[in-house]
Amino acid sequence: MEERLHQGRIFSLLIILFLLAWTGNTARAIRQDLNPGSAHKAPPATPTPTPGPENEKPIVARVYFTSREDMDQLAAQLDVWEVHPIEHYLVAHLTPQEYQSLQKAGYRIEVDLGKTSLLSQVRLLASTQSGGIPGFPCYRTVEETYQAMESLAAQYPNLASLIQYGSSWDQITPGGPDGYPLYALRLNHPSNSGPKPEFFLMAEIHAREYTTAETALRFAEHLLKNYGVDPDVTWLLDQYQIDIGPMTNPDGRKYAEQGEYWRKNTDNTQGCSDFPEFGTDLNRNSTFHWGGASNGPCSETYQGPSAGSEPETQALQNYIQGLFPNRSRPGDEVPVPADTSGLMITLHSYSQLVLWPYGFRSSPAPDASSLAALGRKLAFFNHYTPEQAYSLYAVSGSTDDWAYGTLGIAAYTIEMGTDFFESCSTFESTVYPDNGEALLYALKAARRPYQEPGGPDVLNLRVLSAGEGSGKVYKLTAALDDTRFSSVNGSEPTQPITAAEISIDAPSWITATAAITYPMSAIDGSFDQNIELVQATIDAGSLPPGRHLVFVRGQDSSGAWGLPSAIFLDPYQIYDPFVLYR
Ligand code: 0X9
Ligand code: ZN
Repeated sequence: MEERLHQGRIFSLLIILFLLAWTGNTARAIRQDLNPGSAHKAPPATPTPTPGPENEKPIVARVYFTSREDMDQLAAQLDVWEVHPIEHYLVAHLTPQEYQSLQKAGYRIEVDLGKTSLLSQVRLLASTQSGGIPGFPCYRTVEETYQAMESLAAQYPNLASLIQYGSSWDQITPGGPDGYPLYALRLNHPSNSGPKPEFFLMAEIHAREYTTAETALRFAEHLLKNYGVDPDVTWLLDQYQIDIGPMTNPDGRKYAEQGEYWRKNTDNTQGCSDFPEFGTDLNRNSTFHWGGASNGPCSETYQGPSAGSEPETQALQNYIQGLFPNRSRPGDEVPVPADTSGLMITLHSYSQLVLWPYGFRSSPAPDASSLAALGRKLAFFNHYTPEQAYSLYAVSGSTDDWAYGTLGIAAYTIEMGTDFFESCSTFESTVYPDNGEALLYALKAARRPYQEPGGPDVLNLRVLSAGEGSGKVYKLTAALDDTRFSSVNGSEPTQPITAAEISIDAPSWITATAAITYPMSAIDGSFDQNIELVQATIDAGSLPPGRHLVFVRGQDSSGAWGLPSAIFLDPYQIYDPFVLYR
């Protein structure tokens, strides 16, 4: 009898292990599934035990939809984690009530046992862990992030300052947790006082998206550590203003750090006070086309009682409004002027996507083709799928739609990685490096995000010593490459390179310092290819003493000048722009 029980237990264990392995595989298939035309097939239908009405705990499950409209309606109400359009299901976190009403409505639902088991996993601080989220030492907590931001401002007083742009819901609401100030770091060298292109990077508006805040903070650290070391980082900090808000929803993040899959803020006065279901989804609460998401205050996509009702939304919108030139247009169909400056990115997770507005409707934004060009460029770096936000599912009241729709800002969402609580090993090996390089490109693109990403990238810069002239003579070579776009979901036209030029000590558009440009020549004798090697000889005899930066940029046959890259004019320098680790 005991023997049979024992065998029975081993058998059940084997089934559970099999199911866990199977659900693990589905996570890796997300990216393929999101790519229309992908040959990926669903794993063979495996019968999964379905909880009965007695189930009282939340689950994560596949919910099969019948049409795009059906999918949009589900996404407006449910906590959707993944969308698999080809296989017609989404993966959602369901409360017992949601599960029951979907079942009643006739939906096919398959429980994801692996993901469901993670919901209640208790995570402890490893004895070796001295900081970070329990079980995830690579992700700094709210307090550690704020501490790091303060230290950066103290360590780099000429380059960084800490800005409080608002207060969290808990901070302004009596009773309950203390809440937090809302902080951003501003990076900006005072050397050039003219109006500067703005780059705004924000993260963690959804509390549980661990990778996002750490990425934003590390990006700030990377820039500060490399001022004067990395040529591009140096001039970008001189010429641009960079604002970074790594924790835009700190109250919610505190719950997420305790292992809750917390998404919203912690406002519990809108008709839902049940833990862990209260709160307003801050990515449904912005004031542009607000009102298409859930009005159930316990729903994970609760849009709030009114547009911009939440203090985090108000503070963020006011802050962003103060950073960028206002390019408001009547209605939703008027494009912004092509030379509009400024770029913002809101980091989310997960699903490996680069998204651009609009998300609230299917028809493309008036600037869709330029938004797509930069989106495909960013996707070249992080290897994600580029698409209009609506392609994922319809979303109203999102930050990026508001920023683009109201102010004309080129605004992107990057859905990072493959999990909310991404393992530290995946974060370190892939998620951070891939996205860090995309962010370096995005930062550079902030001056003319609607124009310059179409032009060629400047890569592989080399300075050689070419002997003595009136002073030192240097030979500079580089590769101009017009082809670096993701061609998933369409493609970006590429053209032959037609010209290249250098300027010394300032990018060519800085007329205040009278940047003089000099033409470069094609090494093979003619400008006629989409990837062209170029060169110039520089006699440093005429330059003032000291260290010099040389800027290179190229033009393609569409007339587009691309983004410049710079290199220090010292002998035997080698520089590969957009590489995060050197
Ligand atoms: O649903 C969301 O808010 C985003 N996905 S997440 O898993 N991070 O919650 C997607 C938003 C897509 N739409 C826009 N960016 N407009
Ligand atoms: Zn999110």
